[in-house]
Amino acid sequence: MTVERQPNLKATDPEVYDLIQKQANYERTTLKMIASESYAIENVLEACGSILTNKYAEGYPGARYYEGNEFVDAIENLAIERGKALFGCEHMNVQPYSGSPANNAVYRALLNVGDKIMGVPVSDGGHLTHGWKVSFSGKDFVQIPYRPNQETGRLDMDEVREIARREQPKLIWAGMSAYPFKLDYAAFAEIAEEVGAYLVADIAHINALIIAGVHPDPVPYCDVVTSTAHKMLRGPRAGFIMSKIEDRYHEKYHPTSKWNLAKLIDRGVFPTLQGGPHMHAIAGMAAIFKYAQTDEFKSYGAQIVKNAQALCEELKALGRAIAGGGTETHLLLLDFRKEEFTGKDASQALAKCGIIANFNMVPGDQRSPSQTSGVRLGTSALTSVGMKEADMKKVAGWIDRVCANIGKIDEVAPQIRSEIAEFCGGFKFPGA
Ligand code: DSN
Repeated sequence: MTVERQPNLKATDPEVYDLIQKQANYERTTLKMIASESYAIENVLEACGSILTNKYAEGYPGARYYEGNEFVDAIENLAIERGKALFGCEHMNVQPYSGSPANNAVYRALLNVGDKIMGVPVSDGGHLTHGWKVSFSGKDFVQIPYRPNQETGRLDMDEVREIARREQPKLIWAGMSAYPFKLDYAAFAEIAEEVGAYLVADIAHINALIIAGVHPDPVPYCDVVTSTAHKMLRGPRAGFIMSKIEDRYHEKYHPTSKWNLAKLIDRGVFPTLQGGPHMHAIAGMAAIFKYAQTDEFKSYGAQIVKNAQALCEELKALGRAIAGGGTETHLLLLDFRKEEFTGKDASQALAKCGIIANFNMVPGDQRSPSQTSGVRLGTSALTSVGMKEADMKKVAGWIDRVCANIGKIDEVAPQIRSEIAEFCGGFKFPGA
């Protein structure tokens, strides 16, 4: 069934309209397993499609550089108050355009170009903005890498401590894009305290798990916490930053500054990095921060992990290797190091069959980042449309069939694709 949306586009710009419809059809007939994706809720889609996209509001509520902001001030304040209640943080900035700008703003707020930071390389499951060489964060700052153990796939906090003691970074990132285990923020906090570094958690991948109480909460331990509002949170394409109010390293790093940590962060976002905030996205953020306080959302957050674990166990039962042997989060990494085919071969074959994921390095990977020996699978999107453990068994079966038929995928793809489309027909996809 096609949901009728965008009637004006339909009537006057069929090229754009048809492409949106094609994407919507694709989304409701395939299994979205990219670990960073989900489905925004309807309220978010409505807020993001509103007239708020028209408004310029450079500055912050009550202190704008343009007139006419009575209502957008109220919207931004609502997003902030709801966000603070949701996460229990002292300060929140909802203006970052997305996750990378949020992280960039933290660098600009706290550091000087050339400073040392500790982060996990992209090749080991970290994010581009945690100091990877081709990103601004690796060009302007010096990444001191730390990595999950190549055998266990887990972080060794003694090793993290040893590196921090030796290198004396000014900031430590705690956050990953492809790591299936829980992070020990208390241990990170002890290390940061010992070496005098800011501790910044990036929870873009795991925020709903934290809200649901199935992953440790970094807010009490960190100077700053960054996040996106899309991914598993199901909000708008946008970012936000939480922080303490006081700068515990004021004397050490910012002795001449007149600003506390909250103000440093706000200044890092605007005017250092960004201009006018995207008010339609901020309204969407207010909407998701309300929904995320419900029991329904918390059940969803907990179910994401149950689904990932059910998927993982079934894949293992079918003989598939999983990096690190399991998962405690929303994602798992299929490990093809012993297979003749690559992660890229597998992700392309999966996509032909209607399972959308991405190829990814796994710990100990000997293949190049453009081929890899892994595929990253996430369960947030499937959980957001109501799938449960029994559904994950079916999904594991399709994944296994694809992997067993990589060499003749074109022969089997039409049958698997059609089974998956029929299966997806039993679920409701918001917006699609
Ligand atoms: N690109 C996102 C991911 O897929 O993990 C992170 O920003």
